[in-house]
Amino acid sequence: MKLFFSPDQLAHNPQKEISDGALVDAVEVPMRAEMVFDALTKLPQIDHVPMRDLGRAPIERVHDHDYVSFLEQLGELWADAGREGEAFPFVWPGRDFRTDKVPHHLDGKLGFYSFDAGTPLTGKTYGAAYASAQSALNGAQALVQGEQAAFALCRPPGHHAGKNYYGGYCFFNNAAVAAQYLRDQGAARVSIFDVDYHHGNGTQAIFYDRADVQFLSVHADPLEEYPYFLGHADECGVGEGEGHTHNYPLPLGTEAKAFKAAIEKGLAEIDRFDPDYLIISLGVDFFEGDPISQFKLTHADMPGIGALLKGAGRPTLLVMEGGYAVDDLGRNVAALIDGFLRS
Ligand code: OKP
Ligand code: ZN
Repeated sequence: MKLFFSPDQLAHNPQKEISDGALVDAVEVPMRAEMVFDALTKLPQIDHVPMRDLGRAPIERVHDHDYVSFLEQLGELWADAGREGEAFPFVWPGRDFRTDKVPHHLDGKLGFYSFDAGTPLTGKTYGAAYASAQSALNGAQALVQGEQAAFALCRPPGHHAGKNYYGGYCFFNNAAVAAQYLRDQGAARVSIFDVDYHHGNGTQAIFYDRADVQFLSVHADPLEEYPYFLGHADECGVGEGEGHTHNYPLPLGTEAKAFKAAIEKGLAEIDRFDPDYLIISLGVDFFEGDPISQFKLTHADMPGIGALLKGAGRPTLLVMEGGYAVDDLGRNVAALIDGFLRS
């Protein structure tokens, strides 16, 4: 299995994030990718291959040009404002506000292009997020070239990012960019199965009105867990997209049995949709030791999850999303991939 990862992805190195009312140590850190890289490259079937720069155009097939440019310029804007450290928004266009004018002021722009205050943004974020999206694109290209499976070690993650907003540690929606690339390369239908503890609100929103990209997600019930405002079972798509979104919210404390049963429901829908390609947005924050999550899957459960996903029987791109138990992250991802490869 080809593994795609660029060291440029490590440049986004936030020190602090806002969480639980305090400025605390950031959890979405470069070390995450290093741990996964080290563990995966120890598997004999894994082949880390060089990447090509497929450019900014495939990113802008999903994300608005002005949003991409905002991220690119943020470092300069922040420094010009005489500020230091990570940038955080604090005011958003909530209900009754206008969103047809982009504010000139930096704080207005930060709120315009984001949905939470929990995502540290720095002058080095753009380059790292760009490289992360390139990993996903190269993985998608490998599938087009005939590979049956590929692993894109994306970091920063992507599934919370929408076409013109960041949040949840995500800037470019790597899985969405890969799906759109596959469509543009001639695939008729692509499925994205989001198997991360958190709902993939950005991915869902990007494809909500489309019949060509199916979106499915297993995650903690949004009434109890971030991102709180999307991911309920009654969200099924709209217009042409009706019937092409499937959400499986699960209670806090969910263990492997119920988690796998929800994945099986998703797999049955994927079969019905009959995609040319499957993209798995994979976050192992469903692990019992995850510091920000409350599911109870164990390390021993990981290979079974990988085997289950392999059972979809489609050319599959695995795109890394969350997972914050840094010391266990590498071995958890490797165990899951080992289960995938062995079955
Ligand atoms: C990103 B991904 C907890 C703060 C949680 C947001 C979590 C984003 C998860 N006090 N902040 O889906 O793994
Ligand atoms: Zn997550």
